[in-house]
Amino acid sequence: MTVIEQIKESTMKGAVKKVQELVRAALEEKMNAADIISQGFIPAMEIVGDKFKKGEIFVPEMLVAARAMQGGIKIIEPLFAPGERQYIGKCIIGTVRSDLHDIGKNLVAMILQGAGFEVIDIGIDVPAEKFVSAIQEHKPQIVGLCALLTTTLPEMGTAIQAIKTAGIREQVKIVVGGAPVTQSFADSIGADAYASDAGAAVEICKALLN
Ligand code: B1M
Repeated sequence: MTVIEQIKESTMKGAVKKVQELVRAALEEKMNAADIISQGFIPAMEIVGDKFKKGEIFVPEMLVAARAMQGGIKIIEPLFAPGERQYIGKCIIGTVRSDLHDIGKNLVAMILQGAGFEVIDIGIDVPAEKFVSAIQEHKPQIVGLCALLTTTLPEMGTAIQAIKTAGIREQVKIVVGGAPVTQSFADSIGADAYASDAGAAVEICKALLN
């Protein structure tokens, strides 16, 4: 089994220490950090999600897999962190109200930081009013909304509506993402853009600065 396959297996099993050990080994072998995420962690979480859907595993198993992934990401994170430098733009990112999923958001935030953005992560379960106050406080060019549950998708529309009502919609570009989000949903709630993954989010956010 290759190191990346072992990372995938150990993530699914929730073996945090093993995952961290393997990630260190992979980095020593000069493996690309983004490949560890896209070929190791993301497929592992897809399989875990699929098993959950089929009733083969339950929330605790999903949670330990998520913790293992986060443990591995901690090792990789410093490679994406910017040093002292000029930022190319400022972005606020958060997972909408009632939604506690943050792995994808954290990945997007990390990759945006690596690409030169100043990223203000306002967390999970973020009510619409908090997006508004964060925009007023930090004055970003871009606001990123994440949702992982079909039940929390409408919260994205609620947040955009609150931003409009506060009279600050024209000051920001709004990008939406997360597994259940689609381009047509993004259009229907009046977002400026939809990004299917972290790589696309970077390209889109850069384009939105112009
Ligand atoms: Co949850 N969960 N979960 N969960 N969970 C899903 C989302 C689910 C699809 C599983 C399933 O049934 N197959 C399902 C949702 C079904 C639906 O809505 N139709 C589900 C459910 C039902 C639930 C609970 C309701 C379970 C329960 O309690 N009965 C519950 C809800 C809690 C809540 O939020 N209120 C719940 C809880 C949890 C855990 C806490 C156990 C844990 C989350 C831990 C955490 O985040 N800290 C968890 C997990 C781990 C998952 C799965 C397995 C994995 C999610 C993940 O992290 N994926 C997930 C199944 C799945 O997606 N395969 C599932 C990896 C991550 C990198 O991908 O977040 O899609 P993703 O991010 C991608 C892109 O989407 C994109 O870029 C990322 C990287 O490429 N992206 C953006 C994301 N945000 C973006 C923003 C952008 C742009 C791109 O711009 C701003």
